[in-house]
Amino acid sequence: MGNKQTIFTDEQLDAYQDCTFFTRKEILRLHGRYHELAPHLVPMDYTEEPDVKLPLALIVNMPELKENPFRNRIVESFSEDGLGNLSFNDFVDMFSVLSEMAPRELKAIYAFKIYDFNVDNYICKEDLEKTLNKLTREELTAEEVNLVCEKSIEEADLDGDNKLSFADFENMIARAPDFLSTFHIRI
Ligand SMILES: [Ca+2]
Ligand SMILES: [Ca+2]
Repeated sequence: MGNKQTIFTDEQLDAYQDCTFFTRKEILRLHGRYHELAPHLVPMDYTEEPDVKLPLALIVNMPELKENPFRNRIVESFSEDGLGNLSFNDFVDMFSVLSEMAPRELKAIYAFKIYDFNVDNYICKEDLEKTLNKLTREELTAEEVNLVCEKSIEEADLDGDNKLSFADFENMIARAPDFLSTFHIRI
């Protein structure tokens, strides 16, 4: 037992435990997953905080994300460099928010960000149409999508400006929890 390789210091593991919904053991397991994505790039020793990032293409191919219609946008929104590359910290943050332990309000913040395709801090009808098409894997007709979007906005739009602010969005997901279902991922 005693000569096990050191991956993180005790302080690092404590910090991860404080800032995420993972235990120390889970952090070590996540490091293993991150390492196996690119063994030649990711060192086993993280005590010196190596400056390593893995590209989006590697991350979105993980079995946990591969089938998720929002995989690219999820990874991009946790990428600190904004290019879709994830450091180990970004990687941990992402799976922490996606974990079943993360509170609904936290998931809602990221869901709003991910569904706001044109990044104007509102979810307008076009954003919602794209979202719905992805959520339903293009199984609805354009007309059906149009109808559902109009109805969802109408019901959730508290201030009547015909687009969803974050407060409106929270109102919408309270009625239609399916909008958060793609943000539960067990790793
Ligand atoms: Ca928008
Ligand atoms: Ca509104």
